[in-house]
Amino acid sequence: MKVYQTKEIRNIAIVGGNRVGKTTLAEAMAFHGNVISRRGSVEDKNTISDYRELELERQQSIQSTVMYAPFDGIKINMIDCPGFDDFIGETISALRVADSAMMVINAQNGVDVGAEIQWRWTKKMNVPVLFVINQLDHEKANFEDTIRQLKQYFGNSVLPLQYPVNAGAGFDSVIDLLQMKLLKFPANGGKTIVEDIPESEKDKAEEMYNAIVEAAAENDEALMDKFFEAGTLSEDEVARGLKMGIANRGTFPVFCVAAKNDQGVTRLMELIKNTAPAPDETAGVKTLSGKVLHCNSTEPMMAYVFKTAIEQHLGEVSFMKIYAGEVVSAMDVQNVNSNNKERLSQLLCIAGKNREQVEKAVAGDIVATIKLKFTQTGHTLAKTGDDMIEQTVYPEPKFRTAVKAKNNADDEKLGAVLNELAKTDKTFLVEYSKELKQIILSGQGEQQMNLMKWIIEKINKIEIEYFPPKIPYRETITKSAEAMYRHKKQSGGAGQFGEVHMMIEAYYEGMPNQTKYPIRGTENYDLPWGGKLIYNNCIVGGAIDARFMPAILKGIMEKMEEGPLTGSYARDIVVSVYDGKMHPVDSNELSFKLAGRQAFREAFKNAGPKILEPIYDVEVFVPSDRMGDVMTDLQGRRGVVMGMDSEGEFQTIRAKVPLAEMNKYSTTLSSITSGRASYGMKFAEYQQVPADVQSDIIKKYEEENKEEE
Ligand SMILES: Nc1nc2c(ncn2[C@@H]2O[C@H](COP(=O)(O)OP(=O)(O)OP(=O)(O)O)[C@@H](O)[C@H]2O)c(=O)[nH]1
Ligand SMILES: [Mg+2]
Repeated sequence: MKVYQTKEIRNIAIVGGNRVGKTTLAEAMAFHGNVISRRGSVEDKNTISDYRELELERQQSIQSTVMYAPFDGIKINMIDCPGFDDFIGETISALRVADSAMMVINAQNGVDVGAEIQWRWTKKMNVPVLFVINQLDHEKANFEDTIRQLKQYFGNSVLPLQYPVNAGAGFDSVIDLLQMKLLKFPANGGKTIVEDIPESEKDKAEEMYNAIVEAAAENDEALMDKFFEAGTLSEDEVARGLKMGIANRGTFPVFCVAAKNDQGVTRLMELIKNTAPAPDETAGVKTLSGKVLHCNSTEPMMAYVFKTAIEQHLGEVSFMKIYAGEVVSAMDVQNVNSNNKERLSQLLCIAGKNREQVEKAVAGDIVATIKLKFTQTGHTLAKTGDDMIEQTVYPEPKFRTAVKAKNNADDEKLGAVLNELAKTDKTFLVEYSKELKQIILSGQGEQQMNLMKWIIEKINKIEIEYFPPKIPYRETITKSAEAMYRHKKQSGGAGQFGEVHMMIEAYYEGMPNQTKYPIRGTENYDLPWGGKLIYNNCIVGGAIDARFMPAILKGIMEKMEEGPLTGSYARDIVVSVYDGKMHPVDSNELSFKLAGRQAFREAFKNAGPKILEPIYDVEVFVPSDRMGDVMTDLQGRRGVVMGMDSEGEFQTIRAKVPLAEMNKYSTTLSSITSGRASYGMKFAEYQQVPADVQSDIIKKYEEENKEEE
């Protein structure tokens, strides 16, 4: 393969909702790039993009596939992303290195929730967007309505550069506004026929062309002046203005295809060549030192690893985008994040299951390498220096499950496998919770967890089981109480003696630092599990030596780590030790620790103890017509709706919902909205649980503990 220069590269993330035809379109583009000699289909399970066993089984993309298609002197690098919301992490990784996103819209359904969600990511990550309206051959295809929706959702900068004249069954022709010609696309790969625009379409085409000229002029002052003077722009000027507008998200062009029949695909590739930004024409990427890299091939080499995958026969493959300089095979580089040397033993251009070895690639290009030892997704590889490229930020997890190996003997192996998987999917988090004594997996949804299960069972051969994770409850008190405890033991040898009197009160933020007893010393602790412990020394007349105070605190902490109600962490408590007794010989630290622990336990029980539960801020993004159902469901989950915003035909509902009620929310939400909604959640605070819920939790805890005894 020739070495493509920066200007000859287009990096495109193919995004969009579920089953709109992304993989089918990528297949057709790869075919025209001669990467494959025959076009496969999703139904026939022979596309180069959906080749993983599970993808074949489900006829759905699950991971992103990096591909390329040489075309008319340029190399189009494509990343075919899964449409399903659970795999949004793959899309985000792709958007991070794409110089534009090609958002595929199904002409039959218009803008779907997937498009909406992904649009928001393109906006957040400042990635230009090209819209491709696909499935124009579908009998229910409606181009006008799709354009209306695109404008409604994404604004008036949506700009058709083509429109179909016979959308629906038998579709084969578009008016191409940049060429001002009618293009006829014979189904299944026939050569495009170029004709004059028929009389009946002339006015419409003229009007739409003028809109393009105006949009082109708007993106550049010089062009604007020229436009005002002359009333129009030359073809080159239109192209230049358009390209600028697209690169800075001022214009969002719309193209037309029917990917399954290979109609309009080569023209689309031409338009990508002519209008999509090259790697050095976008805003660039920031490094930690504040430098912005614009894909300059003469600077010292720097590359960003955006994806790590385990591929058959290759093992771990690292995909990187070169942001500066060039890479050659067998080059030694530095992994700046892990501070290790790595050798790029082989460079590969990968198109799904097709792989081609290359000797060299320059800034802007995407290549893969294998057998890196210390490199993970998000790392920077550089020739020199210690500057690194900013890491991609992924969304907060919104789905959690506990996991265990069916066979205890596999526990250790499972831990290692989970950690490896977490390296390949940055939205998949693995944590062993000491508190809950469970391995907790969290991520974007149930489908993602099913994928992990599939990999672990089929590839790693470990049978596993998912089960509902415990809720990290907290315990606290609601009123003050006092207690004393005398620890005394005299069974031969040295005795033990310690007596502690304490008062405990509920802590709240901004409370005055005083109690019934004069405070002689105070310690303020931020507990590792959240909340506070204030420890006051109110001892008068040396009733307890200062040297025993830390031991008493230790006893209190031990009990706080295993709250008296349900064994959960206790928090937000002020403890004032105000009296006690010592024995001249038998008092020691252990005695005071035990006395402190028991006194605290007693006091806690009498201080109106309450269970606190984690509350999450939940944001549901839902079409307006399904809002009522979603609200009712949230209320059934003890949720409190905090507000709503509307965006186009979607509403964002903001609510506070207890984590305990969010189990399998994604599945319910999907079923009550027919998959048209999405949501996110983030820990907000701890709140007291209602009395009936509290007694249920305590009862359950006591039953479980009885079983264990
Ligand atoms: N009629 C028609 N069907 C199409 C067209 N493009 C794709 N399809 C069909 O739509 C379905 C989904 O196609 P895919 O290419 O898998 O869609 P996708 O967007 O990659 O799907 P996910 O990655 O799973 O989100 C398949 O059955 C395709 O054959 C088209 O232009 N016309
Ligand atoms: Mg797909």
